[in-house]
Amino acid sequence: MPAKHLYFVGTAGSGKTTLTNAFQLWLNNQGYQAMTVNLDPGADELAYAPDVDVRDWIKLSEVMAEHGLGPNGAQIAAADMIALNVREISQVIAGFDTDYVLIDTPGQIELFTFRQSSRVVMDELSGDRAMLAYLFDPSLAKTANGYISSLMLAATVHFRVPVPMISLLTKADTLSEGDLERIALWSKDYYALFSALLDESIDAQTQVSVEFLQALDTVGAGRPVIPISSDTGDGMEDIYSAAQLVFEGGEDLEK
Ligand SMILES: Nc1nc2c(ncn2[C@@H]2O[C@H](COP(=O)(O)OP(=O)(O)OP(=O)(O)O)[C@@H](O)[C@H]2O)c(=O)[nH]1
Ligand SMILES: [Mg+2]
Repeated sequence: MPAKHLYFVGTAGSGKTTLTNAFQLWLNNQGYQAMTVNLDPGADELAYAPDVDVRDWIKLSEVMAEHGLGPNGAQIAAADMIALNVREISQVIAGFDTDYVLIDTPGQIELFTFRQSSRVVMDELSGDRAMLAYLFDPSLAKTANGYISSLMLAATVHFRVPVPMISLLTKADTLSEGDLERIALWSKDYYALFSALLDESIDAQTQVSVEFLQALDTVGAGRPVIPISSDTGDGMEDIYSAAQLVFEGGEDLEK
């Protein structure tokens, strides 16, 4: 069976790198084979050693020095350079015998979402075996306004990258029971979210948010948001179940 490719995508600091590592450990502990890929040429110190590291081909610091670019310009140049090297990277990944390929994407979400090069990279690396895991950062998703902003961002990413997507609420260990219950309710019930938004404030900004919310509801962008914690391991099994549902219609992998 071809490997399943899971891309972790989210705003800077949302927990992509930590989750890539934690989910690999969880899968391995369950007896599944999983490998990790770092797609961030600007990653400094990673807390774990990825099996395949794009920095072996392209390093942000070197692109900056060689081309006299600042960090943002260098990120764009590096993204294009990765696309030029993607066939070779793909061959290295294909050399691994694995069930899951877990892909950690750059901190700058707009690079992954808006650059054509990332489509080229995804197509070459994953073909039709790609799936996104969009990470909701609790520091944003805790308020109704922030939750709606996260939904809009997730919908934008999904609009640009039309492959199956699941939504994860990271760092659930930092949230109270009340926060978790409220967010779970919002993810299922737009009226509850609407009413929480009105409780927070009624101003022009709220009007805009409500209109966006209704549009999101209309296009069906809402989906359950799975709370997870890389620190405690909570929710890892739910990520697995959701991914298996997308890839295999819910069939468990043969251990
Ligand atoms: N409490 C808690 N902290 C977490 C968890 N996951 C990540 N963090 C912390 O959140 C911070 C950011 O985590 P990263 O994994 O580096 O996030 P990232 O999305 O890869 O960040 P960039 O690549 O810089 O965009 C770090 O300080 C992590 O230790 C979690 O499940 N619980
Ligand atoms: Mg990271």
